[in-house]
Amino acid sequence: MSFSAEQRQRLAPLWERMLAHPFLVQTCDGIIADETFARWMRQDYLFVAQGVRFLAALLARAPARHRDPLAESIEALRKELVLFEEQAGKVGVELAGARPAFIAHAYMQFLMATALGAAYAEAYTVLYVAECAYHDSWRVVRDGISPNSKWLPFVDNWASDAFGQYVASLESEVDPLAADAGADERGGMAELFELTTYYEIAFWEMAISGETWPGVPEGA
Ligand code: MP5
Repeated sequence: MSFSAEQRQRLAPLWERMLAHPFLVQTCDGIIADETFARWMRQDYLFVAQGVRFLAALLARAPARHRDPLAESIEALRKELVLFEEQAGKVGVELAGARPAFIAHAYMQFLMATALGAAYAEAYTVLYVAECAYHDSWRVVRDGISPNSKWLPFVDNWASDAFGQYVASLESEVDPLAADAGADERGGMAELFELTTYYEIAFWEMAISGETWPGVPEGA
């Protein structure tokens, strides 16, 4: 069994938990509060901006065959930032000046720590899992959302077939990386697969709960 299939099987209950998160269910059902969705927008805008730096750090260490694909991923993220800006303008959400909440901050630090400090195959695993998580999560939303939802441009961005192909291309690289890795590194990849999934769940949870920093009420 491939590494990715093995991890998906091992972590199936956790992955299902992510896909059943109230943020996704409420968005799908059209009952998510505007402020909750806006909170996710502001935090994810910061996350995607950090994603550019994460990919750049990964690119600097990438084998030659990964350089063009990673450069294209950076370009895609830059377009995604424009999507956030355009949609925020349409729905009256202010993105400028947003500060990272605790979970977003931790996840962004985790991205950079793995890109700069972990083995390349481990950092690539984080990229694969984060992209795969978003594709699967937003596909769940797409399967039931009203075509009139104002959040549709976000749903379509990650649920699209084109994004699915991107995730498949990452998968087709992460599996050979795992096959070539020694036991320790492969263990590290499995651990980071799990940790990234936890971060994904925590990110949805942050948007729903509204928690900014533990022990500090918003605005304090
Ligand atoms: C992604 C994201 C997908 N935007 N936010 C989180 C919390 N996880 C994953 O990454 P990308 O780079 O926007 O496709």
